[in-house]
Amino acid sequence: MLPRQVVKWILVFLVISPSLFPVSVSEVDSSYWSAKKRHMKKKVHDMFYHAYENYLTHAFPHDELKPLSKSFTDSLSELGNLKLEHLPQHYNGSALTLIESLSSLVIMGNNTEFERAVLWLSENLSFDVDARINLFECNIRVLGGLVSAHILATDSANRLVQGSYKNQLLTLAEDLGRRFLPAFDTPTGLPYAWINLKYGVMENETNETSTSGCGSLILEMGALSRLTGDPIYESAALRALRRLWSMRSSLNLLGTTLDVTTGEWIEYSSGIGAGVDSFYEYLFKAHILFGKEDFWRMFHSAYLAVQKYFRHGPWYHEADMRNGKATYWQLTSLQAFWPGLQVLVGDIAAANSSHREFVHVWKKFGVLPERYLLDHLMLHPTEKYYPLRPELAESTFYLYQATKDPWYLEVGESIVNSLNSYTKVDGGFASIRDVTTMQLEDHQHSFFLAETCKYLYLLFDDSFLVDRNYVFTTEGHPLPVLSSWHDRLPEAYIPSNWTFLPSEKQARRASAMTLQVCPAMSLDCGHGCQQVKSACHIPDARSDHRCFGDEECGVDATTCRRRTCSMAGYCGLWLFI
Ligand code: DMJ
Repeated sequence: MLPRQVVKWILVFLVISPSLFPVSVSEVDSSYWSAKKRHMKKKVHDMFYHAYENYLTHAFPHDELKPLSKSFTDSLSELGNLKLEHLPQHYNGSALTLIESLSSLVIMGNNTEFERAVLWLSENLSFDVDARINLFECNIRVLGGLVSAHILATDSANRLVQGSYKNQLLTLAEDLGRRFLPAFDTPTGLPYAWINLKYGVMENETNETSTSGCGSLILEMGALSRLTGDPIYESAALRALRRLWSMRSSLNLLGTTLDVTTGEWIEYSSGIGAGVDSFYEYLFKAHILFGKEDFWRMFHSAYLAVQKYFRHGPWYHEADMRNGKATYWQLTSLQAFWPGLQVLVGDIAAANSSHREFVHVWKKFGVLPERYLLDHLMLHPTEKYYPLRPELAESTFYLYQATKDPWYLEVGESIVNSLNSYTKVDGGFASIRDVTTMQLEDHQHSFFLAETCKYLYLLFDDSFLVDRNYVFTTEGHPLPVLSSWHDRLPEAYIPSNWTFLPSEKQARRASAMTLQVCPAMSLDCGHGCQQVKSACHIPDARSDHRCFGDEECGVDATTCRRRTCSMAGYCGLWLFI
């Protein structure tokens, strides 16, 4: 115990110290936040290594860790394979989690471990395996992981792998890319969702695939073409993307699933979540990475259609691509990436308002449930899980980059705390099976290392991004924006009626990541006041979000009956009327 007199003098000192050492409120503030960032960065660093080391101990070189049983799963062939059909007999994994961890290791500054992992993969990885895999998943996780790591390994400013690296990751990526090509051999050029890595498309393979499955290949396959000089990968992905775009409705909307042989839609309803999400993301990011005008045009029309037909205040429901009428009123965990994309676009106002709602739902349950019924404000009866998904952390990172508002650091902190208190176990991080009971599931998904930990780390320490310009793939793997990959620089694509911001400083205020690909308009609000608004921002038509007609009300999530609009302007199942 300190003597009372000493305590008294400490207190007096604390009270008078500001006048002895004049420190401004903002300096105190900034040192508080700097200390907070350092502390949180360390926490995220520890989370990543807890996940990574347990994977290495209990699961490597298999695909993913089972953290409860401290064992492994060879899950590459299970990804997207909900019925677990055609599982391979002799597949022993492709070190999926190691591949997915490569770029995170670099971002966290662990070049030694990165080098060790690269050399192991160079010597041991083979794709000549009799395994039927999902093209989309294998593309974003494996091809994307390898291509990004190859670029990081050979970065001229910062060669991470010394001497013995002879582009083996690129050779592996090219081998994998070649194995993807038979999937594109369809009458439409739209790829099959599934391909056997050794034998190509299997007999009686399903023709059904998703919009993301056809439209989210261009970053990885395009980068592979640029790196190898062989245009075949980019051409295949581009042909599929163009064909998909040609299938849009007159409202510029797309459905969720389609037939690759006929090019007909199967599911006409779609939103911004599962089955469609990364299609939008890749149109825009392809524009940044390759600078093609076409990508911007497609993205811009698609973005405006989403904001017009799917948005309801801060929420996004689903709608029928043919008539724009609302279908399902559901929030899904995957949709939480959208505010991050809006930051890149420059639509910060819309990004901020929907991000806040996702945060409310996170806080309500402690994590984000997979599906939440917006029309009942309740959980989906079966999809109550949280598989350690990254999307909310991702959007939080982008919003902090754009605004530097410390509130986003607090959001990040509460995400980290939830993950540590609900999902951390002795053997790694476990998914949550049911957010109402916090019962765990024996699975640590590879995207936890590729994305969740990476975005949280970058939120608290973005030094990796200083003086570098990267686009993150949908799986969080960084690809550099290089002028040599650009047909033309993005500025050339900005319509002439959009005014540029007077200075780069102001542009940064709107989007620090890209310097405003969708430009900001400087609006004169009188008396010398200038308001900065994104040219992509469409103000919400109605502030009270009431309905005008039944067609706006969609289908009830639990009974599947159509809802109607009441006289007072509320959507519901007015059974008593
Ligand atoms: C990741 O594999 C990618 O982010 C993908 O685009 C969507 N799903 C998971 C993470 O939730």
